[in-house]
Amino acid sequence: MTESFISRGFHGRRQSGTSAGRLPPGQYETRDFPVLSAGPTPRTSLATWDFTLRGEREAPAARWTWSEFQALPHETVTRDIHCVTKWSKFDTVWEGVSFDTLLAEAEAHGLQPAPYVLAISDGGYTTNLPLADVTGGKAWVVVTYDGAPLAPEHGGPARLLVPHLYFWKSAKWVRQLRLMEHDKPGFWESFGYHNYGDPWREQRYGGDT
Ligand SMILES: Nc1nc2c(c(=O)[nH]1)N[C@H]1C(S)=C(S)[C@@H](COP(=O)(O)O)O[C@H]1N2
Ligand SMILES: [Mo]
Repeated sequence: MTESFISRGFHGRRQSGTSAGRLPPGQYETRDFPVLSAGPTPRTSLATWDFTLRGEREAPAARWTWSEFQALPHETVTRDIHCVTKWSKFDTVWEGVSFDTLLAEAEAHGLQPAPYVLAISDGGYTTNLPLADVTGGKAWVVVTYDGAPLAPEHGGPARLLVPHLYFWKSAKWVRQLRLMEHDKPGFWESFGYHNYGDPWREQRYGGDT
């Protein structure tokens, strides 16, 4: 009796001291780093990789090759991430360029602000976000994870990181960010996932408030 009571305490999915208050509703903590991809892992060589930031109609306002992108100011960020399949991972460490930095450069080249953003990846994956959710130090295009170049299966060479929303918003293999006047559902959003995806309000599916 006593032993089973104790082991239940040890093995149950309970919030530890460090996780208290950090685990959104319905989530559990994992130490693994699961891979979730809707299709095959694209392999783009750094020689042909580029990144563009553009409006809907005009030509790309800003385009960076890999070496130009690496010359931009990089930041190291440590954040908790939350997948809609219910795992959360604490204190993940990334390095990359903030969306604010990219936007400032594109605006200097004539990009007009617009209220929505569509991230477009190699392989065709897309995800939509309000501009307000990727500005003000809330989103990055990251190129390293845990101090090493981002592995292809985790989105290398570069992925979006928007840690305050469910992790499907953090588009792997991202190549373009497009500012738009009107919101447009991305890949998972058009298959019934929530349009916004706030883990703290448990916005998993379209019907969730
Ligand atoms: N291009 C692309 N980005 C993607 C996905 C995808 O299938 N393709 N899956 C999303 C989902 S649902 C999650 S949970 C995370 C998983 O990232 P990981 O494989 O690095 O854990 O990537 C997101 N970004
Ligand atoms: Mo996910």
